[in-house]
Amino acid sequence: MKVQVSAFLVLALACCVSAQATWSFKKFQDGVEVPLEQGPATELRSATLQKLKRIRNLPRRARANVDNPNDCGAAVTGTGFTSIVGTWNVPTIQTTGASPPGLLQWVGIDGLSETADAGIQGGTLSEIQDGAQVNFAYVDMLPAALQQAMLTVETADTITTNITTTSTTSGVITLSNETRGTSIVATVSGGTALSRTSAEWILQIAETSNLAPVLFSSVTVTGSAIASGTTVSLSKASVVSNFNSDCTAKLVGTTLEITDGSGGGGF
Ligand SMILES: *[C@@H]1O[C@H](CO)[C@@H](O)[C@H](O)[C@H]1NC(C)=O
Ligand SMILES: CC(=O)N[C@H]1CO[C@H](CO)[C@@H](O)[C@@H]1O
Repeated sequence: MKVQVSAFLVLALACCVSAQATWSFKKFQDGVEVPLEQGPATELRSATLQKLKRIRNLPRRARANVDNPNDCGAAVTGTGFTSIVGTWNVPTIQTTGASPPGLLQWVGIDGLSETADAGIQGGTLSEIQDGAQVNFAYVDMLPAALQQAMLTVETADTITTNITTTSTTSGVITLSNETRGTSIVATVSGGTALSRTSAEWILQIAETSNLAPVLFSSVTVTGSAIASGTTVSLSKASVVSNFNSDCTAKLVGTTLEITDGSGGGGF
């Protein structure tokens, strides 16, 4: 019996576990490298990141039940997307319910083609812990679990995230806190090959397609992408919203305005 179990495990590993992306991090203060306060990977302090990590590790079929369409923002589609940059303010959030979901703000490449199970993204997320809002920075490249980036993020901070792919399976994500002068440079390799067919600026609720439990103050996003060497303005993007009236994404010139349809804009 024991032999059978380990034979099964070996088979399972051989057949289904794809290569994991590997990450390395550097931290800068006003352009000067400083020590990274990177704790052990098991000590993710964000409940949302832990939750998303558990989901990521589920078998694909089980994951389908929790991979709901839960994005609000804008995206450009086409070919040859190699880079995206986005700057946004971290919103104030309020939540209701026993296990309130977190709210993620991110930019990414191939984030819309999740069926291909490929994508690279980076950004910030906000959640409520013991009644108070806490914010984190994170990076993500499938198929590995999301990685917390040790960047201090406070509510209302202005964050710029630049993702630049160096091949279809590698890239560099720079998360900069414009308010504090701190940045994290995260380098990844070995991810699932990207098709580089979309670039997106997104606000996402974790693990549900219902935005009702979260109220958020408006998020203003600026940015651009690069496709085949040419800059693509955010003004060329199409609005994405899976929340009906719960979230409104609107392009006003080169600015993306994301507002809560259920009254959160009143913060
Ligand atoms: C991201 O940063 C790289 C390196 O500084 C730069 O070459 C690229 O233009 C930036 N991406 C965008 C979309 O501006
Ligand atoms: C390096 C850097 O981006 N520094 C900025 C930090 O934030 C302050 C306030 O927004 C700016 O004045 C600095 O230029």
